[in-house]
Amino acid sequence: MASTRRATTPDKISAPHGFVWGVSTSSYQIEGAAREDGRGPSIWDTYCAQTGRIANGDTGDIACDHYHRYAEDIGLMRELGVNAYRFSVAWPRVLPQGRGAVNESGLAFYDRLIDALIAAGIEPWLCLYHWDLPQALDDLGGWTNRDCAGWFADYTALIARRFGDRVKRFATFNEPSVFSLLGYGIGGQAPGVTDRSLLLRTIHHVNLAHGAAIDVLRAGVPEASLGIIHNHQPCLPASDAPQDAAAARKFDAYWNGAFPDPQLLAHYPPLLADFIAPYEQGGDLARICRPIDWFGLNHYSPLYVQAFDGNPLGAGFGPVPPEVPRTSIGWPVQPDAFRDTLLAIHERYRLPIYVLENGTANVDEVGENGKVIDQPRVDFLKAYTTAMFDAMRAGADVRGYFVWSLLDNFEWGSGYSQRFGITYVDYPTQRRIPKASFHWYAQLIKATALSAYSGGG
Ligand code: IFM
Repeated sequence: MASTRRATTPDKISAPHGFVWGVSTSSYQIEGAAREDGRGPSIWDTYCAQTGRIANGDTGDIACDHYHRYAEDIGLMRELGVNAYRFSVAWPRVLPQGRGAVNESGLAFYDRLIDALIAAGIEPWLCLYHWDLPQALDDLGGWTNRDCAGWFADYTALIARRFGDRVKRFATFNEPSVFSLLGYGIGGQAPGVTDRSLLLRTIHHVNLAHGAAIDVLRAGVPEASLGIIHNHQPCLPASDAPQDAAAARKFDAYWNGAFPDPQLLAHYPPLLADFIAPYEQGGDLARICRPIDWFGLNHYSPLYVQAFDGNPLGAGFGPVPPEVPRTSIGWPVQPDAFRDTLLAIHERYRLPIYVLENGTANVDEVGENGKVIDQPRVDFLKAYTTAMFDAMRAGADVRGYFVWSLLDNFEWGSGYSQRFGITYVDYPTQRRIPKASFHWYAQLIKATALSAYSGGG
């Protein structure tokens, strides 16, 4: 368990000594430089180029231009006072075809980023996969092809060899249920497939890839601390109808169980096990269930679910009850569900928890005084961090908290129409403006005990 020495913040919430405060981003959402220095195309480049997929026809081609502005962005992190930064490596930037020839310029970018973070006293947390699968691999079936687990393991070996001397925190995947279920079942994300058999294969192959990558990282960087990042959202029926209650149970099995259960408990949720069985080979569950060091949790809200015939799950997103407050993207604001989720994850998986994403979309504008006063986000973060500390007092072993996100960025199907950053990005000029929430978070970090990160190795 985390130590219990606590410091009081201005808002009377407290963190144990050594608690990790961070911010998170991902490659496709911020890097830009999509065709520079030998980067290969990803499924998101392809998907964005298809008419009608993304709001306003937006793409990640330029995004926040972080590829060129990473030093300025690390400056923001220093100002914030975080001691950790979670980012992802773009697989097609380092292996343009997904396998085979290595792109040295791509690796060199992450060398520069990692070195600059360490020089700034900020620990790099490297996520191997935040959804930008190389297009060349998708052309071979991508995650629906069992070989993809092996391609992922080879990519992981490259990352471990190159960065393992300096990076000691690795996550295999970010939100496997989101990119699998939306990408191959429900729709709304790359590669834009809606097919039950392909969805079930994808689930199983992503699980195999996770297990294989953990083995590669253990062998390559034995002292590293390893985990995976799951979004977990309580699934509530959207109405009193029995079919919605059944749909919520089914959706929960896919959304919250299909990945962490086999990875940590060595079984698929009972509602799914028979469906996945045709794609399993002997020994697969042992390959998937490899010991890890922590559970990465992303949480924003509960989900309201209704029965729906139009997708392979037979369940879909339902309306949020009118009395529940919602954010600009329509997600319910229910901090109690965050507290309950932390306690539930603690009980079920018995691993230290790092909250690796939490935050909110908001309609942010630059005022006449040049400031961005995002009070709804400040209120959201206050309420959610308070709920987290409540969960910790009730016994949840939470070791860190990362805000999503450092910067406004490319919000997938919503393009740039939704802003999740604590730093405003003026996209035409790429000017960064720390918002009120940035200053609030900086104060929170300052007021709580920070353990110094003393550099990699
Ligand atoms: O922007 C995303 C991120 O890529 C994954 N988690 C949720 C965020 C907000 O939708």
